[in-house]
Amino acid sequence: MNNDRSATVVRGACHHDCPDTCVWNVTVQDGRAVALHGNRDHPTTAGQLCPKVNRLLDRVYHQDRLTTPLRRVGPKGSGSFEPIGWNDAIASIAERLTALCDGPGAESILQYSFAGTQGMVQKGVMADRFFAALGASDIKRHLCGVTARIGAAEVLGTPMGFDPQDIAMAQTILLWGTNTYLTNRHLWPFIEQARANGAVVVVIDPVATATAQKADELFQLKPGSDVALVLGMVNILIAEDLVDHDWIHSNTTGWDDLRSAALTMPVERAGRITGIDPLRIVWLARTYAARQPSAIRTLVGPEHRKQGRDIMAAITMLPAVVGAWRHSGGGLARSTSVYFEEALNVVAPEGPARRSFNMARLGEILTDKGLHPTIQALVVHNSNPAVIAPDQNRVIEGLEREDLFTVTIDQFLTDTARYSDIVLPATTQLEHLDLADSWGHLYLALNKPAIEPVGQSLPNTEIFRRLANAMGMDDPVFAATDEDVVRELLDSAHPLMDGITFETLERDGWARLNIPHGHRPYLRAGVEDRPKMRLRAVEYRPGDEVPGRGASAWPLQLLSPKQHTKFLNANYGGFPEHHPQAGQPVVSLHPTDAQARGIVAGDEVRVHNDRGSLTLEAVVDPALLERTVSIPFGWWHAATPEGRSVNVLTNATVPDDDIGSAFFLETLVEVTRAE
Ligand SMILES: Nc1nc2c(c(=O)[nH]1)N[C@H]1C(S)=C(S)[C@@H](COP(=O)(O)OP(=O)(O)OC[C@H]3O[C@@H](n4cnc5c(=O)[nH]c(N)nc54)[C@H](O)[C@@H]3O)O[C@H]1N2
Ligand SMILES: Nc1nc2c(c(=O)[nH]1)N[C@H]1C(S)=C(S)[C@@H](COP(=O)(O)OP(=O)(O)OC[C@H]3O[C@@H](n4cnc5c(=O)[nH]c(N)nc54)[C@H](O)[C@@H]3O)O[C@H]1N2
Ligand code: SF4
Ligand SMILES: [Mo]
Repeated sequence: MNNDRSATVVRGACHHDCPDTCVWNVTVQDGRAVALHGNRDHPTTAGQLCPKVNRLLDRVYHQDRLTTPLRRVGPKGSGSFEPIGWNDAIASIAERLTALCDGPGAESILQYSFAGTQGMVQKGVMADRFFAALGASDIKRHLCGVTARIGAAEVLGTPMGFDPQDIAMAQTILLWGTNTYLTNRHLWPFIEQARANGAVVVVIDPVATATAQKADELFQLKPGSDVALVLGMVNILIAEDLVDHDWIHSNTTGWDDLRSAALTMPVERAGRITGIDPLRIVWLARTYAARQPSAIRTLVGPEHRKQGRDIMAAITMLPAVVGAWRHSGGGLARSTSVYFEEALNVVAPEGPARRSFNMARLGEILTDKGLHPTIQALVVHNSNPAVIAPDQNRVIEGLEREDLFTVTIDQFLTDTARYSDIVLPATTQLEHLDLADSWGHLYLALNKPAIEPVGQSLPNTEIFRRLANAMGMDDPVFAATDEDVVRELLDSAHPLMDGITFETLERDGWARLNIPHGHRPYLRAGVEDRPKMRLRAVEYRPGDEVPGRGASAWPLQLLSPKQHTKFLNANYGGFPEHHPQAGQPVVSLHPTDAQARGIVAGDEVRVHNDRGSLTLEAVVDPALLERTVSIPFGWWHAATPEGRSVNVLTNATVPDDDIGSAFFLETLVEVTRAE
């Protein structure tokens, strides 16, 4: 019997906020998705998805999937809702937003959204048009990557790195503050390819991560001490004349300033600050300069710090010092977003000038009575701020406000949705059209809907179209279909897009931007159109909340990393089938810190600071440095007795200019045995 007779295969692309943007094949039978596999021909997916997305169909058809709009009937946070119809839901939201526009003004409305889907259409095209037309308060989507980007662009003139796939050509690979094996797993085979050709792989991270365990060398530096390591390396490069004078002369400015800063950082001093044996710093500098092509790979690890920009700038200067950009597979490989920004036709929505807030400050914004006007309505989509935003108690204090009208659009009743007045059911990537760019490689992909929407769920775009219509917005931009939006994005004369059209994407599923393998993006820096690279002095500065400074009552530094293979940010923390074996979040401590507090593995402990407290089971882990503790990110509130997760402890401070990520990692805590 041929079971496949009625089956069709539909190609799509993963929507998650993950650098890999995998391409998949969905098998559909009688209208139901019955199988999902990584596409074998897609150059980075190569037939493999990942442990979380292998189970995506369970998520699509999950019993907890939201299938109708809901209206709150119990206290905020209680999770008591009644189903309502779409017309009723849209009319009540439109009525409330209209009243706010007529009363305190449109800026009393705030949209909150991030990268729940990073598809270019569903991420926010219609929502951005809607809120711009309304004149609502705008959101700076800066939780991830913006600080790293600014740090790199300060040096390079653009945030552009080399194609990460070309790391296969490198001989020295520094994985600098990135947990590749977990967070960017489809890059790993290219690293292994380099290794097979003799490359040495070095991890620079305060934690002996899964990636560190796979690497040749781990430089387990003290958190936030990267600038001292970079300067120590440059100091050796100068002393041993391993500097590429020609490259520096032709392609950079500011070398004298960097040089002077490096001369203040002999390796002994760098060793004291970083906690790394000075002889190993010498080895690292020599290897980096001599075994070229040398590649630095980084994503966002070190950016979530007060000195984040400087750290990212310091790392970005290293390739110029040794002329690594001369070689294919040499230089810095970071987010590839900028290639797609250049290539595609991304049009900013039109509307009046309006105030804008950094999304990390949500707790402060919702509880600030001094704002003019104060925030009276919050519309959340593609995000779960009750879990992902720092200073969680303050966020919850805001979400609990009876006078705040909150709408959440999601696929599940998330911790944020529970505090909402109206909850709207969103489609998943299997149910809507999208165009997928990537921040980890150079392939663009078309995601075709494979099945009809589950229940009454709707794409984000359609929800904002209906809202716009209900509020009398008749601009033709709201009439555009999802396919119109994709075609508009592709409507670009940029040479990177030559030969790539909606039709070719439909036929092939994906396309590589027109960039040759082995591309050297700065080969002619300073000679032709690009400005010279700007080298400058950097100075190691300890963060505000570090031991020995600031609050001595909280002597331990808290890390809150992505750690579980079946989590993707906050997407799966509420699903027991995605939990690690322990079944709950734990706090890991170094043996010395545990012993000093009379804590043994398995004890129930309280992790606390002036922002909040969590009761967790202790794990004693020598992979951490002393005075560093770690709690995994992504768990939902139900996982702890307090009904909170790790961001209850984290620091929501952002740079003074409100641009860039929060200082999540500038967080001090104390751990005590629970009584
Ligand atoms: N302590 C700590 N905090 C962190 C981090 C950390 O490492 N530690 N990491 C930070 C980083 S790097 C990031 S990127 C942020 C992530 O923050 P977010 O982008 O907010 O998190 P996600 O969990 O990826 O996605 C949020 C929601 O989007 C929903 N969603 C998915 N697809 C769709 C869709 O098509 N439509 C709608 N309406 N909803 C959809 C999902 O169901 C999910 O509930 O968190 C930050 N917060
Ligand atoms: N499985 C899985 N994959 C994911 C995600 C997920 O939740 N789960 N999330 C996705 C998202 S949104 C993002 S942004 C990426 C993030 O991808 P990465 O940037 O690779 O991951 P992070 O865990 O944010 O940080 C990387 C490392 O930085 C280290 N670090 C912390 N402070 C410092 C420091 O001061 N110096 C140095 N050198 N290192 C430091 C941390 O210990 C951590 O191991 O991952 C994506 N991929
Ligand atoms: S989450 Fe990342 S690794 Fe997993 S399928 Fe999606 S893009 Fe690929
Ligand atoms: Mo992120």
